[in-house]
Amino acid sequence: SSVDLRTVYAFAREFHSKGPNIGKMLYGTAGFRTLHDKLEFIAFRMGILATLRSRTFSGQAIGVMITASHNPECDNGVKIIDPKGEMLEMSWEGIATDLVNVSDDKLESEVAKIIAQQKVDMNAQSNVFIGMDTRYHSPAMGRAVVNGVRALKGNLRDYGILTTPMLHYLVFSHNVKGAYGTPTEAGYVAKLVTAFKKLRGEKLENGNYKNFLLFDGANGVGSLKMFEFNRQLAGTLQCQVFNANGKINHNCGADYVKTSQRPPTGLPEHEPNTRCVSVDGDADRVVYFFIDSNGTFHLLDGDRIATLIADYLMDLVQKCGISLKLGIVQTAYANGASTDYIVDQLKIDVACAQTGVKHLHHKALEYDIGVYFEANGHGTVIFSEKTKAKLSVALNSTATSEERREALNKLLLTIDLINETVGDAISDMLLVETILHTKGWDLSDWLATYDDLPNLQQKVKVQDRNIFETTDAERICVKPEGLQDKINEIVKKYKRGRSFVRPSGTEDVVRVYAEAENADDVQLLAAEVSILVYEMANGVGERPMI
Ligand code: G16
Repeated sequence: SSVDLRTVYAFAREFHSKGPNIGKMLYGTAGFRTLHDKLEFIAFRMGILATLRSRTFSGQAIGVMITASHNPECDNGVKIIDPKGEMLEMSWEGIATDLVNVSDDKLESEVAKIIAQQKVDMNAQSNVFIGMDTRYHSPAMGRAVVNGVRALKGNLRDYGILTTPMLHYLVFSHNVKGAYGTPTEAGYVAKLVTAFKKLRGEKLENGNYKNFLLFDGANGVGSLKMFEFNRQLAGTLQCQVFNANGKINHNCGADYVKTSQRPPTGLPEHEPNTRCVSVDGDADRVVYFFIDSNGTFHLLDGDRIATLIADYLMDLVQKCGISLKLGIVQTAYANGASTDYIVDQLKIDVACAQTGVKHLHHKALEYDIGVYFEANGHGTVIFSEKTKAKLSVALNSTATSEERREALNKLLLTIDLINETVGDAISDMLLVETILHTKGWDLSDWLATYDDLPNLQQKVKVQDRNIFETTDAERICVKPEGLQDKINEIVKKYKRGRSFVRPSGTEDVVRVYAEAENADDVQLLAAEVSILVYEMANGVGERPMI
């Protein structure tokens, strides 16, 4: 072959050696994720893998994103983005896992194996796009990816600090030669801002909708990029950024706000009922919240966002006079009340997928318009090619009435405002702002659409979380054996009780979810199930308490 694989081993040995005592690593919910000082060799190997994968697509760009997203600052991670801007195809997750788990001296033969099995043409072009979050150890990881690419003589573009969704966009828009928008960061910002401004029109406020919101940037890349958006949005949306300089995700950001159900630290003094948003460390998740005049905190999570968007889109589609199948995809974490609302009130099709955006995205592809959101605020909307074609045919037809034409234009602008490759906190926020503005709603109007069931999420540390196995979109735990029967027994005691457990794919914990009709019950239910997990699976550290 034209590329000498010896370099792979030489670089590994000299720069990015694996070192001893590294246990088995898995390509998890969103790539490899662990303590940052264990990750450089993995970043190097992912540079190699991305280069090989790009060659299997004759040089189409593949993305490598360095981030641990919602995790604490000490963690980092690396995830791969496929040519269409989607998450790495699942069959390659296993290849990635194998590549990471061999020792340095087996690296060369493992790479040769992938080349043979995947029929990689080593003379083909290869392009790897690299992006990173603001963690102080991300640049070192980025250099390791670069060395991986160089070891196989691939081309690379290092975009430096980016949000995860920006990199997804850059990969896709580059591969389709700009058909999805100009393939630059500035092009992305301009695409979203232009669509947003057109949708908003002249009137900045409407009914209960006030033109001001507070933006918790989780001390991550989201805050940096929001400053740039603000420059472009000047004169339209007034968005005040906070949590821009501290420790990433520390007592702030979407994950903290959602799981602890309280406002982030650093929240500036403000009028009651002000709209507030929190994004996570790499700005691919968003949740809304507000504090009312009694000082009570209210959360509007990913389930809310999904229902708001789906309702708005259904309305637009009807006005367009086109028949399209719209569906919502959720996970087991979706609040039971949101699912009831979708089925009973919105009368929209709803599906349940496994945790992880890749699973939801996949399921959403089955609809003409697929709205998918995890309760934690990660999600987006995808429109099939057929849907887009129908819309432009209708728009260009002389038989289309003015009224329908207006709806069609609005829907096409809405599509432009959405990042279809992956959920983007800022794009999602601009969409929610558009909908609230259209409806003339403040957050309490939105909150009034349905009442969440009280719910709790807990983490239990166990010796080995990989002994847990689930089925039925994670709603049933099949291993350890007998655990599910015991959970069922416990759940039975609580009105509208529901609980499930699953191993996290991003943190070394087992997650416990519980919901019930009242807040006291949900505390008890979550505690009982957490104790059960701790006891049946060799809990580590403090025993959960009732
Ligand atoms: C990632 C995934 C999400 C998932 C979350 C938690 O989010 O992209 O789909 O919900 O991890 O996953 P788990 O429960 O398996 O730890 P992020 O924002 O951290 O990339």
